[in-house]
Amino acid sequence: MKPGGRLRDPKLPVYVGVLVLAVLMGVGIGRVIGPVSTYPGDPGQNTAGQPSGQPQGGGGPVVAADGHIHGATGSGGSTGGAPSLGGLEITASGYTLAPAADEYTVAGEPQAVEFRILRADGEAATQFAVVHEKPMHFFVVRRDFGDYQHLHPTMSEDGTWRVDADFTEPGPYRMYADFTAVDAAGTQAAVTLGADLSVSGDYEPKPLMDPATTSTVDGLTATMAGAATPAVASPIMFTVARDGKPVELQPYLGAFGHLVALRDGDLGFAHVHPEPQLADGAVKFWLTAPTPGTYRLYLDFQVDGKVHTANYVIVVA
Ligand SMILES: [Cu+2]
Repeated sequence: MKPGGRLRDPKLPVYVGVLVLAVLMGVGIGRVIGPVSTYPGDPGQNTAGQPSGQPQGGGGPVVAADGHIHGATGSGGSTGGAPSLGGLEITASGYTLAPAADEYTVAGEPQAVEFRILRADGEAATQFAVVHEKPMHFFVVRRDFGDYQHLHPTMSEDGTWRVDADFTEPGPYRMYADFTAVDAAGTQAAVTLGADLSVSGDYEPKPLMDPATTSTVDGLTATMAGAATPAVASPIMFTVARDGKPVELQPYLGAFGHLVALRDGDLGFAHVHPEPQLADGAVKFWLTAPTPGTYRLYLDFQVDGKVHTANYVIVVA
């Protein structure tokens, strides 16, 4: 399965008026729900997506059963309070993102990106929980949102993660490692770490596209609906149609959709998963924005065995 798509020059912007990225309060923020397996050594991983909460094949991992969010580095307690976004720090919760390189060139072909996740003692972490069928979710985003890649690296025994990224345009980028590490005592820490990288060459930043409620990709139109207020758990739904007719969403990596929200200005990151079941054919997320502002949304979804990425801009006010 090809990982969630990459985007350039999005054609159709999206708007949601008072929509606010909200987090479902008290639901699994920064935690993994249910039993998980560690990686490597887990034979249960495969690319056959199943809805969240369904056991994976071969007695493998069971993924989070509820919609939940990655990237919130704040407390996952039930005390309320909007969480902060993740990915703004290179070190958090005792783990450090250590990229092998932070400068790349436009090479005309995919290039290996390597990194390690260091523990507090400086050694590379090697035990990770499988969350949504992958032990590591990795993203590279150009700072003007002109490029977005959602990738799934593989780890060698020494804890080095490696994945091919295709840098076709120069500019400043942000990388995100979204993972749940497991320490020697078995304690899990869900963390999103971020670091800068650059692709050398002449950079022409693109203006942020206008807000809108639809995004068309590969002939599929993904329509967003929802409204929210700050710091309130608020539903956001997506439906997908081709030529005006609804199409059936398929599970991809254990969920009917994967939503990444990035705050314009600092690229604060949240990775949100939906409710396990579709609601009248729509995939339903619960979101919170910690602050007003403009957010870029990327929705990975699967139709007819192929993964597509819709993208939106919302203004949270
Ligand atoms: Cu992923």
